[in-house]
Amino acid sequence: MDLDAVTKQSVLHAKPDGLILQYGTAGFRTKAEHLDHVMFRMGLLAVLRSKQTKSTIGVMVTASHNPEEDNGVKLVDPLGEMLAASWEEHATCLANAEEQHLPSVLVDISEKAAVDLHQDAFVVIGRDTRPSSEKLAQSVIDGVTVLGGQFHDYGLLTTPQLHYMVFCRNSKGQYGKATVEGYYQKLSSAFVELTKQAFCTGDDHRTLKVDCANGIGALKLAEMKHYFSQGLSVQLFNDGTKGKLNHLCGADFVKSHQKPPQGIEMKANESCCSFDGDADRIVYYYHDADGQFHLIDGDKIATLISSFLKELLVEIGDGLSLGVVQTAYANGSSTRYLEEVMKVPVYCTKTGVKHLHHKAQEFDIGVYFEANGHGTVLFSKAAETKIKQLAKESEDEKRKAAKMLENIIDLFNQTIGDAISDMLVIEAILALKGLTVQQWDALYTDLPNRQLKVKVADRQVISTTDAERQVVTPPGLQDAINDLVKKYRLSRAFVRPSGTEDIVRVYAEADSQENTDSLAYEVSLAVFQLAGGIGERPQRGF
Ligand code: 16G
Ligand code: MG
Repeated sequence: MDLDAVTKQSVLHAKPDGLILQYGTAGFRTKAEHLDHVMFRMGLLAVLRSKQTKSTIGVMVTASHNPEEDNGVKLVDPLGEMLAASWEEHATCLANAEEQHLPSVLVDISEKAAVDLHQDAFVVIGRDTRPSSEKLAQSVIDGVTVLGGQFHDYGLLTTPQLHYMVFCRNSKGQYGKATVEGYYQKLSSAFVELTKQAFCTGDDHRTLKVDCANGIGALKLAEMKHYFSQGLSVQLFNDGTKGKLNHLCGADFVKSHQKPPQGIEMKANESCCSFDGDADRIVYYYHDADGQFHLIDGDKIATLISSFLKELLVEIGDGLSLGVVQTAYANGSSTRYLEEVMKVPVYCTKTGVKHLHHKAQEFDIGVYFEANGHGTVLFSKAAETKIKQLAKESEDEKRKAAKMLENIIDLFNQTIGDAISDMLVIEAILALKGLTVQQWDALYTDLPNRQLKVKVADRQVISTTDAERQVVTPPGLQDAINDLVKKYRLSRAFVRPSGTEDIVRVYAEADSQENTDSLAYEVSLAVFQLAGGIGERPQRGF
């Protein structure tokens, strides 16, 4: 390591004094103007991680659904997964080191992680459409090059596309070709193959309106839609030509406000969906004939997908295990439906993709979705091998099911939730099952639910257990929540410190919206009183 060169370059990417940031669930995320030094240093760190793993590492510059003024950065590990937890700590140390300590922190990380500094390093970089992203990506490149790393800058990519590139490169092309074209071809041909059966039986051509949050999803979907246009035509809205990124649109807006985005024309019963700013989340929705808005969130997406997979698994009859992974935010009705009607085992993990992802890896086929629309399906190597074998060998009906599963394996981005890939899977299943979006929605009825935020002096005073469903500290808070929940029917509530904002999140559900809102308010008040609330007290009515 040429530490003198690092010191010299680092001056050009100086850290503002006293600024402390943390590598959280979504990497580093804050106002773009505070991130130049973080980007440079994540370039350095990616080189070390690449040397240590002897693999290509990814760096994605994005702040997902955050406002346009924000930005962020995440590292992508060799199999296209989120960065390992021990390296999140290294990332935090490196980002927060004062200028004069930077060389010693680099040496320290290299020693702790037993990095072989003689190894070559290769880093791939992607970025979203934020005005600040291009310059910040250049700072990453500066960090990579000063440590002698090689790199490929993919320029504009969705987050899942960058994860895909990393996995393709490290699997030596077995997972797919590490180009945007390769991504389009892999997914589109799996979609076309999977839906052949539905469309040759004369099903109408499918159309879908997509709100792209004025983000990167619009550019990529516009390029990709020609590849699958025989089966599905997508009409893009909020494509970034006019509106601001994530402003009054996008999956996060639709899910949290439970209303349609601006900038999309919805007719009664038309199927619509929204991506978030970096296209790793998707939610569906429609207006019924009475003008009422219906949201189809990640829970219902998981239900549609897992019921389809279960049918295929019964058909091939090979005893492959199927599990669904959710978080505490999953609507109680979805969990009940999955367990009691579909008889699928359901597991709950902490919020954050990496937790769901790891749990899903325990099954032959693991379906994971957060209610916010982030999710995918993972197939174990053994399941994939078995399915491919059956697709070649077995008798007719079995073979048909195995072939469909084979296409589904290719269609799901196995590295991370991917709005484009999920959209194609959903459209394929709806076409094959002949389901309308209303019929899908009618699988079960969501319990009314409400999310609120409470400001406290230090949100870390709240610690949780049982996948964030129970509070451990401060003392008394869980008892208070239990007493409040008892007042209502079909009720549930939990609180947790946010990993991305300086607030405490409150979730409540109950038998009616009115009761839900009361419960959410009362729990917020308990948090305010017992966990050091600051500013205005929570108010009844929102
Ligand atoms: C991040 C997570 C997302 C989670 C959200 C929770 C990743 C890639 N993203 O966006 O999964 O739902 O944080 O935010 O892990 P919160 O902690 O502020 O509620
Ligand atoms: Mg996102």
